[in-house]
Amino acid sequence: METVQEVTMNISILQKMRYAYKPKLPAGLSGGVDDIALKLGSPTESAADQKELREFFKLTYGKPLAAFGKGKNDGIGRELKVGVILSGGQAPGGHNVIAGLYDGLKKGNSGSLLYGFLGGPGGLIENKALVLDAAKIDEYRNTGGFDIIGSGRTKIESREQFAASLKTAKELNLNAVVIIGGDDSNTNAALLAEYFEKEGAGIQVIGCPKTIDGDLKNKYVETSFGFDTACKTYSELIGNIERDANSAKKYWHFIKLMGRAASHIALECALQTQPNVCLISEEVESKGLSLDQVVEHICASITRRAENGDNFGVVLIPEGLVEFIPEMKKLIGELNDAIAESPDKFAKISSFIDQLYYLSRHISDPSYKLLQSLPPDIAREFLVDRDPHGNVQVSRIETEKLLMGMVEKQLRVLKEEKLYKGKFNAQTHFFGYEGRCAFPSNFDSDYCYSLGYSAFVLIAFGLTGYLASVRNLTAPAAEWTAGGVPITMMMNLEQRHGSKKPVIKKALVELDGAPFKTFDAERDTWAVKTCFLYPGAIQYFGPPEVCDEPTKTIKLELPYRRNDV
Ligand code: FBP
Repeated sequence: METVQEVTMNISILQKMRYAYKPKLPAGLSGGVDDIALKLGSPTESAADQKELREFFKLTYGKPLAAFGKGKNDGIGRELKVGVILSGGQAPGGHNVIAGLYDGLKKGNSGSLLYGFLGGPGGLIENKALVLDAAKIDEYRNTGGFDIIGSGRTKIESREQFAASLKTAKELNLNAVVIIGGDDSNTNAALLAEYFEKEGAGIQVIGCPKTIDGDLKNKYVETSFGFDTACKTYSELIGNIERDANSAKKYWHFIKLMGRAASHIALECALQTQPNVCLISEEVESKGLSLDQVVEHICASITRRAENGDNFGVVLIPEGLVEFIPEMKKLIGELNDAIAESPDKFAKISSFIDQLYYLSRHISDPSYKLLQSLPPDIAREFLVDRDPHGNVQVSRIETEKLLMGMVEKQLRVLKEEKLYKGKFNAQTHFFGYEGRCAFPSNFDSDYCYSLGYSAFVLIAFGLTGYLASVRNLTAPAAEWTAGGVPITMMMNLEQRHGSKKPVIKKALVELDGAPFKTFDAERDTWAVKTCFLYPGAIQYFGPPEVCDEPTKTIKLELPYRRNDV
């Protein structure tokens, strides 16, 4: 029987149990640090724009792929001082990247030190850091969240910010900085690595692939961490809603899912839960569908199900959808330009009516008409501040409400035309923040710990401008392979804020890829019949087939991606 103190203790039983979980490492990393051999491949090229990027990254371009294996090294156990940054949106497993990095450093040399920069890249610029010791790390092992040091979205871009980052790194006598972030943050890591080299600072920079969105992936990065746990968390909730819908048989649920531009999360959740409709932004764009056509697509499922007496169902909507509907994309682009032209002036316009009046003179007629046709609450959401990387904050646009309202209107028309006889009652949901700080699944716990440990090994071998990479992720963890990918290898040039900038290529859903094709083969059946799947909650303790399974996306993609390498 628990004591009163135990019942009210300030950590949950699960948290206490997760502290004791020992993340699995690839066999190549599980021995002593002197038993790790480094194998370097041939020089590499960037994904595109090789000539320009070679010019841009004069000192760090074209490094070879790095692979770790069992073997001997000349001793990588020197004393190191490393600073770590959590950058951007939270993703389950961030604490384990830090734990893996810390354990590697200490295993290499007990005198090594790990600093955590507070509140994201801003902590490096402003020299706000704390020393992470064993007690602190132990408090966060295998837990969700980024609260150990906090995160932030500051972008290191101005000359002053680069100089301030170097000043901090020198003041703390750092050998290396590790940036845990998504595509934008790792682009920043590459720029910082180049800058430190140019300044002859001898300070290395290593990145780690983070984001629930799953859009930081390519031949060498099989998945970003956090995608696994976030999708499993959302799928549990969607499955619960599906079961509720199938029990009460009275609601259509419109569920928006996070993921920014890419629809990987929506697609993975659809594969896990088999909803009636799942919109895929990349497909909507490739077919050039208008907002009305998207609404018709949803109505087709609702009317056909109503014919069978099923006036309930589930629709999944990726949060970036509006940016992929050509007319909406044009509207957003024009709004971005109009607001960016005089941001201070626009910020001072307090009333929505006056904002509309201002915009009527700065955007095209069709875009203005479209903006006006939106419900005022939704139209307002298109005008909120952009994030520091210039992105529209799609998580703040209530697409699920917009679509639900438009579907309701269209169904009224269909009813008048005697083409629909059903009843339509709907509920809206947005799942995003619910999944970003969940306790990491075993997959994310192991993957993140291995990434952090790999970051240490890359540093210990003296490499810079690399992203830690752990691959072969559909095999048991002992068979995973670890190493590093030169960040420049994943880059191309893209138009950003009016000029071409080097960036890591964002991975969107590929319409000829196995996950989409699998979904495409089934969705017409799901649209009419009730084929819901109820995945249930993430399991942390139990047989590996229940606890360690990776996402369907990675299982479907990997055999094809391997042939590509
Ligand atoms: P990252 O790209 O930084 O990993 O962030 C992912 C994300 O969760 C997106 O899915 C979402 O659009 C965005 O962050 C929300 O940002 P914020 O936390 O600033 O509201």
